[in-house]
This record gives sequence, C-alpha cells and structure tokens, in this order.
Amino acid sequence: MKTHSANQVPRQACVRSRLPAAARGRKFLGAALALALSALLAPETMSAQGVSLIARRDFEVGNATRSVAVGDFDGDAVPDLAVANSGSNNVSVLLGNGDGSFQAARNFGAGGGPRSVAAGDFDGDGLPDLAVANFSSNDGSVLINNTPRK
Ligand SMILES: [Ca+2]
Ligand SMILES: [Ca+2]
Repeated sequence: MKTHSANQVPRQACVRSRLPAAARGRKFLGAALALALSALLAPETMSAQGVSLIARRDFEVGNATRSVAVGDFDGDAVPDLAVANSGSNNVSVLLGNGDGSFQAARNFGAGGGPRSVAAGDFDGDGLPDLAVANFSSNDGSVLINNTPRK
C-alpha cells in the first residue's frame, strides 16, 4: 500500500479535485441512469443474489425522461412517482394504485430541460412537494403540492 506525505497528493485525487462539481454530478447521474435503464430494459424476470423482479411495466410520461422521485403526492398512503421530462419541459406525476401499477401521467410545467426531480415537504403541510433542477434554463423549479387531503 502506497502512502503519501501531507504535501504529496496522489495524482488521481488531483485529477478528481479539478473536475467542477457539476461535471462530477453529471458523471454520477449518467452512471445512475445507465444502471436504471439497464434494469428497465432487461427482459422478463431478473434474478441476482436473492433478488427477483417480474417483467417490467412501462408507463407513458413526457419526453426525454431524466430522473424519478417517489412520494405520496395525493396523501392516500400509496407511493406515487414524479418523473422529470427534459424534452417536454415538465414533470409527470403518476399516482400509484397500490398494486404496482400507476394511473395515467398528469403533467406539470417546469423550467427548461428538467434533469432531476426530488420530493420533500417544503411548506410543512404534510404533503410532499417537488423540486426540479432545470439544465437548459439554469434554474430550479419548486412545485408546491396543493392536492386536497383525502
Ligand atoms: Ca399516493
Ligand atoms: Ca408540502
């Protein structure tokens, strides 16, 4: 094992530190998307080390999907999905039916080229809201959830 003194930083560490945070984020996002897509595109049942998945179900959303977040957006205790659609500048929300299926997407506008979406209760009302990172418009969008409580 190589050791380095305090002023001898390994070359690999120097290279990594020169990458802007955005570039490191893009590399991570790209790897995560590749992993997710490989799982989505694999046919039939997948099994690996004690994990088994049945054949995939596909649900229509917007164009050029980039990321997905899970939250109970309608407050019925069933997980729902929010998908960032980079090509259609919106976010699709798919309400869960509780059996692994989802209702048709409802689309909500975001900024330009949304690449990432995250769920969190930003106004403290108990319902998850959405935060979207918009690549093309260089900004973020917050979509406050105002769904009537069930
Ligand atoms: Ca729900
Ligand atoms: Ca909220």
